[in-house]
Amino acid sequence: MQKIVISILLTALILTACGKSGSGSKVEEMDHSKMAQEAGSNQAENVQAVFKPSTDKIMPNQDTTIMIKIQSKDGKAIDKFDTVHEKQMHFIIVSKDLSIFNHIHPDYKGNGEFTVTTQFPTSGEFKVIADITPTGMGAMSKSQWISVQGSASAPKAIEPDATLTKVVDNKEVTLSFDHLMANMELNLTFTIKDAQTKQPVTDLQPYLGAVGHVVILTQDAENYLHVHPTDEKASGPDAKFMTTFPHSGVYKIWGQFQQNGKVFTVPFVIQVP
Ligand SMILES: [Cu+2]
Repeated sequence: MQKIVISILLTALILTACGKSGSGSKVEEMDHSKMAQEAGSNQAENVQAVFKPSTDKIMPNQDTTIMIKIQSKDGKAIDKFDTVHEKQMHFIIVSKDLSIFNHIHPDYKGNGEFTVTTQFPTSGEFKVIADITPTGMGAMSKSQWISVQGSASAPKAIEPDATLTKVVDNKEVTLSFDHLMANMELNLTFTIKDAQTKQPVTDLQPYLGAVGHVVILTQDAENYLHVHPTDEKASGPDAKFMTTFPHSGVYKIWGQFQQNGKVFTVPFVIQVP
C-alpha cells in the first residue's frame, strides 16, 4: 500500500515539475535545432542572392524585370532548388511601411537565375524577399531594399490592430493564437466566414498546394518568418499554421486563401508581448 502511495506521489511530483518549468517545450525546441544541424539543413549563411533590376531607375507603375541570382558566398551558382508549396521561389514585395504587399513567383531560368516582371505601385523604398530552399541546404530567405524613383508619400504608421477580425472580399476573417509569446512555437488559426450570412466558409480551394499561404514580417521588414500549414488539406472554416516569433514586437501577417478561383489576402498587425 505504502509503495503505491509513494509511486503516485512521485508521478505527481514529476508531472508538476514538467508543467511548471515548461521544460517540455524547451527540450522539444532543442531537439528540433539539433535535428536541423544533423541534417545539415541550415546553410543560409553560405548562400547569397544578387537582386538585379533591369534598370537602375525603377519607375512606379512600369514593368520592371528583376533578376535574382542565387549563389554561394564565393560566387558559384547554386542551381538546384526544392519545390516548396508548388514553387521553387516565392517572392514577396512590401513597401517600407508594409502597407503594400505582393506575392509572386519568379521563373527559374537555370544556373541559379530566376527572373520576374512586376510593377511597383508607388515611389519609395520596397523590400524584396526571395524565399527558397536550395536542395540539401534548408529553407531560407534573402532580401534587399529597392528604391523606386519619385517622391514617396509619407509612410503610414504600423499600429497593432485593435481587433483581429477583418472583412475582405465579403469574407470575415478572424485570426487567433493558441498562445502569443516570443520564442515559442505556436499555432495561428484563421477562421473564415461569409461576411453577410456569417456562415462558415467550407469550400476554400488549395492555394499553392495547401489551405492557404501565410507571410509574416517584423515591423521593420528585416525578419521574414517561416510559417507552415499544419493541416494542408483543410478547406475551411479554419486554416491553421505554425510559426515562432523570434522576439517581442510588432509583426504584420498576411493570410492568403482561395475560394471560387480567386485569391484573397487578409492583413493583420499584431503585438507579440
Ligand atoms: Cu509563393
